[in-house]
Amino acid sequence: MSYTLYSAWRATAPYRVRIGLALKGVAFDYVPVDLLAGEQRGEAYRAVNPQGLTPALDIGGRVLTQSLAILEWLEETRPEPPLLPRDPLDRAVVRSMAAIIACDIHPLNNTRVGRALHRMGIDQDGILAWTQGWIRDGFDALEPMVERHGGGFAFGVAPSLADCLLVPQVYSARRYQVDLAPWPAIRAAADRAAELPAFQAAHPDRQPDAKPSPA
Ligand SMILES: N[C@@H](CCC(=O)N[C@@H](CS)C(=O)NCC(=O)O)C(=O)O
Repeated sequence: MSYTLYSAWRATAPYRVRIGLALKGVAFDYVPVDLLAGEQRGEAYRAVNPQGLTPALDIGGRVLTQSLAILEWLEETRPEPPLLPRDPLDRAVVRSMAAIIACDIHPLNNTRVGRALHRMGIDQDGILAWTQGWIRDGFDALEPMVERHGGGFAFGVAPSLADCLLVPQVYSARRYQVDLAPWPAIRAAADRAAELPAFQAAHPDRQPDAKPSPA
């Protein structure tokens, strides 16, 4: 079966899925979606994902959307290497770490939210402060969890679902000039994971639609 990932190089939700696919050793074709040009809202892409958001993963004609759902599907269909620990309580902790990023940071900082703020008259500095504020708020919650449960990675001694989300979110934090000094455990875990080949293959700069300098 062939897989096609609709992705955008710097966008964190597709980045999460690229990491998961790479960790599970799943090859895929890459279809870039130009978010700055608004391609995600066009008819052609909405025929793939009516929500008009990336990622979407075509698995032999069926399309999966929502990065967490895709990562959970990957985990259920390819249990090795595991993205979730065996113990149900530990699994809940990993999912909770992932949810802080996926539910409580990222949706507030999405491109369409930035556009909405802009339409309401908020200038670029205001939008940047908004973005940074929600990253800081989420990282404040995540840091003690990584401190407590991390063992080199966000949870334990191997990459998990939490790292699939953390590494892109740290990438985004750096992109938006958030100084990571207040969260040493987060920074160390993300930097450690980023060294692994699967994480490197998924890095924005390695994608076919990567631009040489920030747009
Ligand atoms: N909850 C969704 C979020 C998807 C999402 O917001 N994707 C962003 C890129 S990170 C996007 O396509 N944004 C386009 C836009 O806001 O217009 C997921 O986890 O897949």
